[in-house]
Amino acid sequence: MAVTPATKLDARRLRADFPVFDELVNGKPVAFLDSAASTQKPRQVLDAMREFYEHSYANVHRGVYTLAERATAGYEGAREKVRAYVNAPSSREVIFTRGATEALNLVAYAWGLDNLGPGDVVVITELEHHSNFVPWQFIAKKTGAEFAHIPIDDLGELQLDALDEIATRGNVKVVANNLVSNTLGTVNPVEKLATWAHEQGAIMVVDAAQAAPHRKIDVQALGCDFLAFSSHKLCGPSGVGALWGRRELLEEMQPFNFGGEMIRSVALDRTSWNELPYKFEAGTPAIAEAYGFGVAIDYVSEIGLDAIEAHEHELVVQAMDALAEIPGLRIFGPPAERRTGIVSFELENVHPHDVAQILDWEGVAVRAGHHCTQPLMTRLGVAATTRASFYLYSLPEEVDRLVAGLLKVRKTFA
Ligand code: 7TS
Repeated sequence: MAVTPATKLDARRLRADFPVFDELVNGKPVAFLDSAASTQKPRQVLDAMREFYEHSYANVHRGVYTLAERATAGYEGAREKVRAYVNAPSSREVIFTRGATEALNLVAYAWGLDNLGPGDVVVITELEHHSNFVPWQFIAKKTGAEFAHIPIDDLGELQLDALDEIATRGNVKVVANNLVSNTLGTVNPVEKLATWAHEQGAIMVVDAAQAAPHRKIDVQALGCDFLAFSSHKLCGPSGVGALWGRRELLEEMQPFNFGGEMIRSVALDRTSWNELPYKFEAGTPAIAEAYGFGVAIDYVSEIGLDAIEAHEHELVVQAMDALAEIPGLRIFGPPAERRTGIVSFELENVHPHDVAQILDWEGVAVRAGHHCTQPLMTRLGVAATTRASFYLYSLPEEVDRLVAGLLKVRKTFA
């Protein structure tokens, strides 16, 4: 029987969907290699949002008039798209937030404040983004819980043999980990961690900000309890993201923000909360943005996450092979097989900001800095790295331009 090859995406064709690629920067078409920070937006999303504002806009859930009903249908339709995208059991478990950061803060505050205390242990990793590090560090301090980290090895992979020792420090109550590292691209063993967390009686919180746009996510298969991601890294608008949480946990938690929409009734002496998910959505939400998030989910789903993952893998292999040939260049992180389309590196004797500046003159956009992972920078023994990251619209010749640009940087600083 013939094996059907996985559908390949045609990045060149897809680029026609993105108006930004008509733009010249410093007289050159931009090689946008910073999609891990935020992705560019296709016309499908931009047009849908404009149309929504023009024909279906009003505040949600409040009105009985037609426009409010249309707006509510658009907003709640997007919630169902998020649910399906991560295979959550119920759309009541999907909360719209401002992004992954707010989603993770919501869990740390609303779950952590009431469930952590002295003798408990919060476990994060050495390669967390500050969004999944600092809220837990803060709440652990506030509640008297211990804050422990899973270290990484020299390839940037989690050392799971540290778990036994961590378990001796107290009652492990939370394990919070990213599925994909934003700095190294490492794909982390979240299923294993979730199993371990549950053996300890802990909850598993997954930061999927760098995973959800690039690979299939199934919260039930991962076995986690919470999962957070942002729209803007997935071809959608900024200002919106999602938190999925297990219903029993969300039901038990107190609200995070207070105000309109999240209440059932308010009196002078007491207030009761609305049902899920509204209990966690105080105030007017990012209505058109949530709608656009749903359209972005349709857009990437239609291309296919398997095709996106395969495309990024080809680019990261090409990039890592070519970068390895540049003298004085050191790549951080695991081999291409165990990472997504992200490469962080340093060039001997050149500060990453200088690297990024010279690359910009060549029309190559990369990120330089600590990438909101300062504990990881400390572990790697650097203050900053240069990072290139790819998405469905990235092209092999953009990798070539990166390499050519880096050779120029080397010459400039020789
Ligand atoms: N978690 C990870 C793993 C991330 O990469 C980011 C953003 C966040 C959380 C926060 O997401 P936000 O949408 O709430 O900001 N990462 C990056 C980055 O790598 N460069 O800029 C933003």
